[in-house]
Amino acid sequence: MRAPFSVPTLTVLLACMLLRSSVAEDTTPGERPNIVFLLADDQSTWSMGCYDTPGASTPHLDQLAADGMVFDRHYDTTAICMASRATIMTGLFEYRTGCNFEHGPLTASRWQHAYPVLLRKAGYRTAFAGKFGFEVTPAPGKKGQLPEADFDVWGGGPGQTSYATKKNKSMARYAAQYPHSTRSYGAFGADFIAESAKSAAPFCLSISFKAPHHPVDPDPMFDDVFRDMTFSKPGNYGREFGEHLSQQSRQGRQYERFDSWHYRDRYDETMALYFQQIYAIDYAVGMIRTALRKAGAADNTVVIYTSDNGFMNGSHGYGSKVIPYEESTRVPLIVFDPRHISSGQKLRCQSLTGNVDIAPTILDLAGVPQPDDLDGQSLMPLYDDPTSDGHAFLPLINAWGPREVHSLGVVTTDWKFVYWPWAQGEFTATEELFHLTTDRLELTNVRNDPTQETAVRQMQQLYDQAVRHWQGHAVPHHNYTPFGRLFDRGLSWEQKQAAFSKRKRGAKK
Ligand SMILES: [Ca+2]
Repeated sequence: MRAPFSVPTLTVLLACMLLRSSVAEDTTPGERPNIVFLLADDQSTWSMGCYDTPGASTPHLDQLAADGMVFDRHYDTTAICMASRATIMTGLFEYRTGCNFEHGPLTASRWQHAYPVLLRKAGYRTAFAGKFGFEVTPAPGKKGQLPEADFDVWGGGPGQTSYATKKNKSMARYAAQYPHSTRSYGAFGADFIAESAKSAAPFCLSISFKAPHHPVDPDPMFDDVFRDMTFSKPGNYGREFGEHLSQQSRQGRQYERFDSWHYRDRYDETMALYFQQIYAIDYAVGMIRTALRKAGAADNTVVIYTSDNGFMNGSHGYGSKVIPYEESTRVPLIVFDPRHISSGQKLRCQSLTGNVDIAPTILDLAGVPQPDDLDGQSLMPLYDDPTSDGHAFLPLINAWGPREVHSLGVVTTDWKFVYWPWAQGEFTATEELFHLTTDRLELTNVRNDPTQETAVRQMQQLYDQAVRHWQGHAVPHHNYTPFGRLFDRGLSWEQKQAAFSKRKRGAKK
């Protein structure tokens, strides 16, 4: 939620001003940084050396982490591809982009305020490659399309794209040398960087890798990296650590994928393939950083790395994503600004950040004025001082998939509260509360613990505030208004249901 960074003391304020001035001294006055934004698809923090994952191998990303800053409480406010990508590009929560599978594409008016459009208007040379993940429509109800014409160089594709480079039309020129798409994006990035370095204009490169999204199809070049390895399991792995979680959370495909995606019976093999796909991304990140050095652009290029959602990987006995638990919503985030005094100190940030913050950060770095009323805020004050405050709280949204699984949560640095409204038949509306400070694995729901009454009340208040924001700010189209009632704890099940049936009878989707 929008909660301005608080600056507790004058000392901290002065320190930040000094840090900022140190940035200015290191760069040519008026010179704007280049920006490289790299996005994985379905990558959990349980996949990287810099997030302490036993057996994973991510040397280039670990180096990026050591060079820059790692964010340890970074959340995707919707943990599914399409919605998260629209949020990342606009800095708005899902109910304000109006964009998700089953709801609809992003409207052109919103897209005009997305960071790639604003940076290009400000003189940046822009490129996109990979899975774009959503379309742009002139108006609700009209057909959408990919905004290819809004980039100087385009290597993007529709839908899920393909792991076979030759099947990705805009990337086909790389197919002979890089038959697997993950490395082809590294090559695309390297070419764009080399070309852009000849230009006086700064550049903004955005790459959205398909990996490690299903279907599992890793690059055979890395078949030996994790072959026959065995991996430690996280402390909340397996069904026995999911029995305390809501009945609603077990109704979606996440539940059966514990079996069908082989977390139960072939854990090591499954994780080896997952890590292999991420290893290929890591390799591509290495290609891109090498290209920055070769082009002489490394000292003035900010690199940001994150994922559109996490992945359960067997935690609590689930596979896949969407649900509001840590492995699905909390994701990797690395920011590296080579011009900054905080770089190279292996700093980590424990403040609360979200995917809504990516666009405001990029706009801030580029010196581009921000659109009014964004839900996110620049991460750069945290890069100045990682101990300063981030968001007071963020929503965790699921308005997709089976209705039983629709949920809204709020997370702070210390707590997570989740509301599951579905109350049909044998179900009753359910609340969950986790003390993340002491229980990052979410092994205990303390919602009904009498010693936690204060925390319950405080988190309910934040939750209700998030619902009011939804009710006051949701786009009028694409069926987001009824969810403002569905998530309202104060309404009966019948009142919630009426919001949906009313739309079904009269309003356009
Ligand atoms: Ca995804």
